[in-house]
Amino acid sequence: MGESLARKILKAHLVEGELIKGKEIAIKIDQTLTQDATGTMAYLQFESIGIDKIRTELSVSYIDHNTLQTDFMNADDHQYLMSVAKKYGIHFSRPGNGICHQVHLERFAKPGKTLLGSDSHTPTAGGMGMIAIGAGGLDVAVAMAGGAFYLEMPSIVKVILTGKLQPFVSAKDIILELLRRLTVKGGVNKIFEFTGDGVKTLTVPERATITNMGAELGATCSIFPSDEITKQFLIAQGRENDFVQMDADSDATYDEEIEIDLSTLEPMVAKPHMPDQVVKISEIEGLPIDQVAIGSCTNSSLKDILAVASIVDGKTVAENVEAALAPGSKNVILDAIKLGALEKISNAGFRLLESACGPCIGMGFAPNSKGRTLRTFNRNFKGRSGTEDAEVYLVSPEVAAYSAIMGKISDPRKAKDVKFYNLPEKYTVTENLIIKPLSDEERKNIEIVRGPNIKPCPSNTALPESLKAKVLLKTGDNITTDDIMPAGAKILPLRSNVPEISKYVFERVDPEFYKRAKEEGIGFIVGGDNYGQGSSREHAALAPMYLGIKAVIAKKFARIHKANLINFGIIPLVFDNPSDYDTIAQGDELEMPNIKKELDTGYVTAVNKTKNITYKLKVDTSGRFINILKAGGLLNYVR
Ligand code: MIC
Ligand code: SF4
Repeated sequence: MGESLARKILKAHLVEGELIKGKEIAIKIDQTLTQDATGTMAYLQFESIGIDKIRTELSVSYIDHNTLQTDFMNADDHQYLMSVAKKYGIHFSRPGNGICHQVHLERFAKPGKTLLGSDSHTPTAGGMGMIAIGAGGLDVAVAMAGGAFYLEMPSIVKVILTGKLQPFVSAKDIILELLRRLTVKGGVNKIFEFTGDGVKTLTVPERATITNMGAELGATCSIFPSDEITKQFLIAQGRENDFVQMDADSDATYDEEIEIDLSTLEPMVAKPHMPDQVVKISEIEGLPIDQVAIGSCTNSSLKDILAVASIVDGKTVAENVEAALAPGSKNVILDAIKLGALEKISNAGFRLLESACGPCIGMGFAPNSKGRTLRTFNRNFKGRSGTEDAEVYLVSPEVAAYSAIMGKISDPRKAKDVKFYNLPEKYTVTENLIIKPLSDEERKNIEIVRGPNIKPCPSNTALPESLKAKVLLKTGDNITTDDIMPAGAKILPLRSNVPEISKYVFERVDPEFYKRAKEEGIGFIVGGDNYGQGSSREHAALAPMYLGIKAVIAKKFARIHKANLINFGIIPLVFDNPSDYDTIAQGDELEMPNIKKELDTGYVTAVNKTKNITYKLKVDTSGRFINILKAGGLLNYVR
């Protein structure tokens, strides 16, 4: 029986378990990446493991999120991260070099390898034929120390692409179409493997736009084959030696199949406030806008920037619109300068932002009050832009560029006299902002630099025999990690300081949460479906743990957040009878009299003391993870 590409790579990296859907497996990790917002905690944890050098083939530490630097905190983190990288043999991508996923694709991603990154959009590298997975910082720290990565064997979905995109329709529209069909929870515990003739019509950065936003489907990862197009990209990057051809067997079997005819797609728009609120542009064309932002790890490649330049060439951004663009990497900037694209974009009135995450994570360029903003990003969760009542629409660079000129949501297929660029055969390749690992001799002399905002990573206590506490919050469905632990200019700098950042837990959902949690000292959270979707930030588990949260009872969990909860000793429980959710209210007192023993049985009994109801709750994990929970988290377990 033939095998899918995803299975082949997983098989070659399997260290424990069997590749049976839903079963726990452990895989060897070849490469890791971290970014600065999750990196400080990840490296503090790595330091506490106590080995003297990374054990991966390659690990890269990027600075791209926390670059606003309104005070000393971000800059201190940068110094800490650089010193850790030098100490332990890690590549360090300096601020200004670009967004981690774009740079990784350009300089480091290799077909057939595994990558684990402390950022949910790590699957971007799947555009290069990698199994690339997002995880919490602690999992990445363990992988850097040579430990395997444990996950539930996902089901593998075959996505057959046929036909060819029409002009002005782009890769973004393909993934928006998938989101329209499958929703933000449609990909949980799945790998999306792209096949079919349509694949050959997509360049590597276009493939990466698609695998990037597989994260929004909740997918474990997404993958494209490594073919002639991949080879051309690697040649253009001066990395032809990294090319290996990789594909599924022609008779490979899959768990599910989806087909998309690229030639029938039109430009799509994800409406506020979820990436799956997708409609065809024809349904909302003409809506006035206030802002356009182009960039992020989804759409900041040279191809994207060139498309924007072609569309805005000789035009001016409409008076009612503020527009900005952040290229994905320094090398993209250099090529865009060389080809005259930045000149056109700047002349049209776009503000040129630095090559970093920026507005995508609420670090500057927030919209006006009730502003309607069109963004080429991947997430439009309420409040994430920095403006609570803004409306964020997710679109392709083509839609963003043409709408900026027109002052309203506009279909780029109506643009006249657009002359598109051809992509260069060779990209500009510079690596002077990447600090390479030092020799063992040099590493010995490196002192780690720790600024005053960098506080140790708190740890949990072992699980007691029983638990009794109040429900401190009850939420609805699709709660994001941005809801649990917001980011943005004010809060992101506190990532290295858990006591401080914990003051903002659930701030947007319920500003009283922190106070209540502090008063009680212990508690439970009740969540709905797809609880914890979105980012990989372990702070969304770490900070609640710090506030005394012992378990989350939900209808269903998002993958990375569930893993983070377990890593910090918070028990993920799901209602055996989903309608029990309706009988619990905030403030109810729950008792789990036998929780520690019951964990092994897979079910926990909880008594709602306030309502006098008994619930059967399923422990949403098994095997080794149960022992981690009993120990009070992964660090305790490893110790
Ligand atoms: C995001 O897009 O939400 C982030 C910021 O990149 C996060 C990581 C983080 O919170 O630091 C992610 O996607 O994992
Ligand atoms: Fe950065 Fe935004 Fe990508 Fe997250 S989604 S890595 S914040 S660009």
